[in-house]
Amino acid sequence: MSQRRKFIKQSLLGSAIFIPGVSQAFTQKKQGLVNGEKPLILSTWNHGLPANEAALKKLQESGSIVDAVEAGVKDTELDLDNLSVGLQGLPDREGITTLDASIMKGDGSCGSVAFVRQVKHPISLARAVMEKTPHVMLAGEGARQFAIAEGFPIEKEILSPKATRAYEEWKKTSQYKPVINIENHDTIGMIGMDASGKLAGSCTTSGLAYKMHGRVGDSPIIGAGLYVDDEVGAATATGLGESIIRICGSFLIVELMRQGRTPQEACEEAVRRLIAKNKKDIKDIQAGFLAINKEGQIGAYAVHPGFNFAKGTTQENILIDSKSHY
Ligand code: SD4
Repeated sequence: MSQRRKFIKQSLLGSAIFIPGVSQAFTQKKQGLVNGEKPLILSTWNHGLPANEAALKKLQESGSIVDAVEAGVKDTELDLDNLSVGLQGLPDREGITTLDASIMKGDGSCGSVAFVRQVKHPISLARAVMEKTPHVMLAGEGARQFAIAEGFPIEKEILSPKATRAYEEWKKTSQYKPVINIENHDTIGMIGMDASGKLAGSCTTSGLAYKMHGRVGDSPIIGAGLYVDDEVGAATATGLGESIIRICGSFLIVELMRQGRTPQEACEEAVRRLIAKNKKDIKDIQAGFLAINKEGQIGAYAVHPGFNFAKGTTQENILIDSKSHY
């Protein structure tokens, strides 16, 4: 059972839970929407707690919000319990783990990698694409070659013991059907704001378990899994990438905020739009959005119950249950 599912189970019992590695004890809170605290880091799911902690620590050390959102999700990329992020993630149908990641700054700079193999920190590779190439996105073998050229270590292509067991089990039926709230929806999307109001975001995933070889989700697609604009705010997404790409989810939320919606209203409208465009399969589709605006207000909304997110400030680092449409 994933940490997140364990948490959901335990939170139903109404207990406050301490997660190792998170310095502040936290209490379960109802979704708090108006905040205005800066700096502020939001990230998807319960692995967002240690990720936020890493991000806030980095922000304190370097003062850079893009350093912070990179460092935060690197923590998750190394989390052996997470089967949806990093090289320990569940493989595709061929038994190969391929990774997607993106990073964006509020000034419009962005970089991403898709369908990349053997790189432990795709988020750092995405950042290298942003900072060292004239491009936004590199995919597949080209991304891996760029990693080699940039001196990234290339890892052996072996599945983790957990992923091996899960893959062997899956091969017995070889069926893929996206189901809500199962372990293959644990991507980390992180959006953050520094004390001066500057924004950045990051998103990293191994994508859907047992996807077709070559499948790319929303996470590395700027505007789908992540979008950041210092003039307005930032948004990120988790869940079934195909449903999020269909509505350019993160870009949609930022544009709705630009037109005056609050982050919460914008996330809710994006979920409504997603449902409208994915009607046929909606009972099996989970997707969740997170947003902040430049005033530091936050929003979160999902298709189905079960989505949660971590909110970190210098005062607290807490897990919050998102509201949902159904
Ligand atoms: C994808 N959006 O590749 C990712 C999966 C995900 O939580 O978010 N899982 O479709």
